[in-house]
Amino acid sequence: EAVNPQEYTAIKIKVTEWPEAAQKVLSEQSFDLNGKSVYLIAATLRPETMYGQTCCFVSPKIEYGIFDAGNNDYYICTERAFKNMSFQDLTPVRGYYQASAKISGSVIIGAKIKAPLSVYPELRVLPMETVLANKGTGVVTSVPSNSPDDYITAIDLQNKPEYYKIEREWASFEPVAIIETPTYGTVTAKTIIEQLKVKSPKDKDALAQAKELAYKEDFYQGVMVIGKYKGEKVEDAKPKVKADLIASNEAFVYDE
Ligand code: A2H
Repeated sequence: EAVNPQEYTAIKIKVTEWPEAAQKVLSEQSFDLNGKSVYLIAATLRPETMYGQTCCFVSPKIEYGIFDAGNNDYYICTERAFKNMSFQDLTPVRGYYQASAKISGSVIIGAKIKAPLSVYPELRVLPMETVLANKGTGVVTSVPSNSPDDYITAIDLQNKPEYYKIEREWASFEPVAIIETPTYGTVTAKTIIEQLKVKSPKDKDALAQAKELAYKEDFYQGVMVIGKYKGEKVEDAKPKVKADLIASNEAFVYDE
């Protein structure tokens, strides 16, 4: 665990259509989807990039919970994350974190989702093997234009859809231009991945370097080229986009 607290923006990504396998698993646990809004909760450090979401990643190896968040809202995340939320007054009952149902990431893959601010109205849940169970919520929203991890994972999914048991089209949404920087143009992550010749999501050292370069350039040199804060510096736009998402009940602050 990190010594310094990390503040995340938790993005509420609504599940709009469940795969048959998931429906079966939920009905076996007598979890009735009727009248409920179920959200994948993705922890991000880059709320200003949410216009460019192209899918939501879960780990096929993680067991997630579906937790009652009050007002007929249910959250999909790790138990660890919901427990933390319950002590941050983000849930109905402080310290209560019993799941209403449990579901493996592997059966959520292929679900249709609606991600706030994304230029794409309908996206899919896809697998990412490098998602860590002990960080954030265990759910990662994909922004391939600005996240080197997300970009290289999307390429891998497009190259091996059979292996991942997905449809290639689910992983084929184009990166969206969100931020322009002097060094990398409008698709920071793609440019850096190509310059550093990163070939695989398992290329740990090169990816760590790519992440560092992308984060610094976007934050200190970037200008928004999309959305309500188009033309503003990323430094200025970031807290504003975050505040807007929170005000519209599409996100909340989650600390760990
Ligand atoms: B970021 P930190 Cl555009 N396992 O969001 C692996 N990665 C995780 C995770 C987990 N359990 N939980 C969150 N993350 C990712 C956007 C983004 C992110 C962009 C660019 C860089 C970037 C879209 N994905 O992160 O270790 C999430 O991806 C660069 C590190 O707490 C989250 O922000 O510093 C970030 O890692 C949190 O990483």
